[in-house]
Amino acid sequence: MSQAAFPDIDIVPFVEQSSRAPLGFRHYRPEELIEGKAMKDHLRFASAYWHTMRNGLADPFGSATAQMPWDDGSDNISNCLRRADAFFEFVTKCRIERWCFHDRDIAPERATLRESNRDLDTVVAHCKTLQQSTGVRLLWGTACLFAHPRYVSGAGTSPRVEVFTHAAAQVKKALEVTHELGGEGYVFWGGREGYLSLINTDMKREREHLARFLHLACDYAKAIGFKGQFYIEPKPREPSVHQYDSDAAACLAFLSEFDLRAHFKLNIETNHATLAGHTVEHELALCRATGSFGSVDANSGTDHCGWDTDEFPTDHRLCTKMMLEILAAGGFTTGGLNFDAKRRRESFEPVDLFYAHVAGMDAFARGLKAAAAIRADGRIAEFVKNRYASWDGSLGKGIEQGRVNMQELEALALDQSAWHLESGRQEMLEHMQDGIV
Ligand code: XLS
Ligand code: NI
Ligand code: NI
Repeated sequence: MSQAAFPDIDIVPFVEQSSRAPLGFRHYRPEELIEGKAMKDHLRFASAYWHTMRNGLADPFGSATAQMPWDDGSDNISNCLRRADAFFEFVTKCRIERWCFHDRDIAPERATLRESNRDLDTVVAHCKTLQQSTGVRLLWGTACLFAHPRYVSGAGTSPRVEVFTHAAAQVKKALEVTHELGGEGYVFWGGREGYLSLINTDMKREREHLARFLHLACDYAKAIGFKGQFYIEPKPREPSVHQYDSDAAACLAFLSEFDLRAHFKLNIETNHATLAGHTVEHELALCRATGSFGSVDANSGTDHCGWDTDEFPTDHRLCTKMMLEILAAGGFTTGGLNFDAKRRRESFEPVDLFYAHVAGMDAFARGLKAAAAIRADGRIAEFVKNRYASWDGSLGKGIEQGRVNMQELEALALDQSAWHLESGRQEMLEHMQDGIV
């Protein structure tokens, strides 16, 4: 372990809700039982290496502002190892028990894959030691298939077969190191798996290649005994103009079409949902309805700006809606809440990493408590159940179970002229929910 990267910061304390201390957990109490389960096991927080350690906070108009005194800016192996030390010091002091990374976040891209793999092995060995000494675990790993210029037109969907080949080999290695680090999952986010223009794109071939790419990964995971969960992370655009994995519904259709459904769950990111024109709770609800809920990239965005701004999720009302869906889906098994979020460019001091994560953790802790209270109250769930009560009779059951045909329905419908309809009571329910939390 190198010298402390955050020498002036201790493990973040727990403080009273009314405390004026700038840094401290007001709501997150890892061991507190909610619905019989410890808060930390409900929330399963993770920090994203790419934002926490590799994001200098540059924007399209200006250079990096983040102060990282532990990082000399080089891609020397010694710098990579020091950076890993800083990261594990950070997550430990912030009471975060999991992490996520891309291969190229932790070790540099060299001239050849062989050389990149060699350096990756060195850093992975170091991270394994750090995991053992801190108890921090790997939530998921992934490969960066979008930054290098070779991926300019996609990885699995590149028009060049050599690029597909390289991407497959890169994923092979990323799967091996995720397995080596005991990762509980592996994410595919297809940043450039789409197109900038249809004028030069063979969509049929690209989609088929992407499916083949995913099948290759499934086969290889099986071959090496990697039992972690595979996830697809939907996002509609940026950097592509259209991404094939544009939202949860598109992902599910794609996976079904190419016989991949059994191998994948979804990793839902708030700001991606809003870019797709949905809410994050919509995407989570669809996952729940289809048995494909997996993990969450927790962030938030500025909805009217149209970019993936990856802000920290600090709005407890949004977290309440998310936790309601997550609890209803049965909670996380392999997944967790990964802060795929970056500080604002003006929050450039090392301590801002702490403020940002603590704010997100407290917002979710509060959201969890609120969601549990709404569930314990039970009135809203009862209302929804009753709203569909007509389906519980023999006609409803008959339709649901496919025992009734169109002629029979016609016979029932032809002479009906009176309707028993009930108010949806949306505003009453919203007010009720607000009164509970
Ligand atoms: C980018 C994605 C990315 C994935 C991992 O928008 O959110 O960070 O989570 O490749
Ligand atoms: Ni993400
Ligand atoms: Ni994102």
